[in-house]
Amino acid sequence: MSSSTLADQLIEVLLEAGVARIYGVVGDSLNPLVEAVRRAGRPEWVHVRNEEAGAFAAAAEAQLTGRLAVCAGSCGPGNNHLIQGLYDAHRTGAPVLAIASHIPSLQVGLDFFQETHPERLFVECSGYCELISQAGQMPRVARSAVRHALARGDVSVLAISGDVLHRSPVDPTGTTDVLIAKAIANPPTEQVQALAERLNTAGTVALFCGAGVENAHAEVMQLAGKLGSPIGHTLRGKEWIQYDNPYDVGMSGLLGYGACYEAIHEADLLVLLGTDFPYQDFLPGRHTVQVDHDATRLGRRTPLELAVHGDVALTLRAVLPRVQQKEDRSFLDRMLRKHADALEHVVSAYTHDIEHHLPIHPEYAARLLDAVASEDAVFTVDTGMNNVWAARYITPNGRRRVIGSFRHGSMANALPHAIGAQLAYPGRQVISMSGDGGLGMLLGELLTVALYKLPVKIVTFNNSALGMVKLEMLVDGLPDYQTGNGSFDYAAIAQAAGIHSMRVEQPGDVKAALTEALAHPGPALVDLVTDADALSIPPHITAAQVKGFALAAGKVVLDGGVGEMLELARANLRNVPRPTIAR
Ligand SMILES: Cc1ncc(C[n+]2csc(CCOP(=O)(O)OP(=O)(O)O)c2C)c(N)n1
Ligand SMILES: [Mg+2]
Repeated sequence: MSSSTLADQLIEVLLEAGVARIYGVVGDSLNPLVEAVRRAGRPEWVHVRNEEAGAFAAAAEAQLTGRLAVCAGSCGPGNNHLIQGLYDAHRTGAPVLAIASHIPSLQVGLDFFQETHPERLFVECSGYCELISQAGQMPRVARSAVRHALARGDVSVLAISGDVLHRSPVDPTGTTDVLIAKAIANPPTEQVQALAERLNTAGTVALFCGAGVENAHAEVMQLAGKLGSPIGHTLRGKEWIQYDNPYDVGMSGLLGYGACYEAIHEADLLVLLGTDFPYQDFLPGRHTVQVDHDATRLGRRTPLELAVHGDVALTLRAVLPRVQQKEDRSFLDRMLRKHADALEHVVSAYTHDIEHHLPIHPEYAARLLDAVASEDAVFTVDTGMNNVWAARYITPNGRRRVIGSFRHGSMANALPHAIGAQLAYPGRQVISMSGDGGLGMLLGELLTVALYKLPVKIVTFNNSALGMVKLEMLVDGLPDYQTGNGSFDYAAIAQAAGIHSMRVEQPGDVKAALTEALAHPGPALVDLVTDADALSIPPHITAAQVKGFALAAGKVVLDGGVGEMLELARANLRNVPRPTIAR
């Protein structure tokens, strides 16, 4: 291929790196790149409605496939929209390249129309952020951006003015081998030995797993079997470790459930495996060892007795032959009983006898969604209460994927994540678990789904509220304020865009509606009218938080909101775990 512009060269570099599509909105400074895509006939240009959604879609594609995904924004405002999704990709470790086109190069520094400084703007949400201002920088700087994104699992940003994209190349594009497989961190032998000794001398051991246990399921099970260890997990670790796991004691954190908290606090030794779990209040702060492939994470959340730098699977494979079998399973059995008991009284309480509960109980709906979804579905989960419903009800099996903005915590991620997931896996069932607040925030992306006839299934948990914030205010002792979203019929909105849609108000209709939507060959939306007072109380609320709960109740009652608070109390009675208050 002979490249007549730097834009052509950039496209050639992207094609060489296996890039299948670019998510973006065309315009002004970006047009030379768009023209290069048109001439080459690839990669596919995906016309999103908001560049933020383009960056989220690229983030989902990259984290699901492990391959480079690309988004683009035109100068100034088009660039700015990318930021949220790029933060999400950056913090998730997704290899994403953003092409940020820039104002005319001769105008930089003169407060020109749409002027920003992309090479400064994107520094915080990327690992590589460079300006191409000379034809001779190509193709090397473009390749460097690709390499940084793939090698570090991070965002790269290339800022380039439209007039520079239009220039003639001075160097040929050529070809080069593109990084496909990365080396895996092998732990030093001394650390493996020290870990084995620590495991052997400890009385009881608990394992706490994060996303770094991907590819280490068998090794973690073997270790737990030898040590008689309960296994807890984080939100991101759940999809890799909770299935086929006879040692499972649930999840810790604000959205947690089960006996994970007890297990990791009561064990003589806590082993953190591939987790950067950020909430130190949920960790014991003592008797802890940590294994992570990224040495910068070791000890940053909690003091360590031993820091092991290594990939989790490789480290466990090395340590397992040196670990002695522990015969006493009583700690494990006690924790498993506690876990079952907690589930019985917390999670199950919601899903029994609520077929008639109005408005629809979200946990009931989430359980049905779990039951009817396919075995290899990709769930994308909005930030908000959907995180809780997905964490508690979507059953992992090693083939399903559950992704969300779990590290960055941005709203409105689920639908654009679903767009990226569906384009990456056209034949797979992709389900967006959307909040009504989240869907409303990037509502325009319904049009992207409709335009491309993407068979994404959107399930809206429509509680007409910023439900998660309602809960926060309650726990903080604040009266509920400005959390109402208004009641809107998202099925009617989607229907108007040509999306097969259903609005469901009766709990008895949920299963049939979900089943029908999932079977529909094209895009479909199910708008579930759910209970805004179905709040989730974490299994370890502090005494102060309970006081806050009472205080909020008092304030709302005094403000005349008795009815609402009564409903809230009734809904929560079924959810307050029995061994409730952490001292
Ligand atoms: C972009 C952004 N704005 C605000 C927040 C704070 N926030 C977190 S969850 C949430 C409410 C989400 O509401 P909705 O999508 O309706 O979900 P629900 O919790 O009601 O299920 C808000 C406002 C955020 N995380 N991200
Ligand atoms: Mg809501």
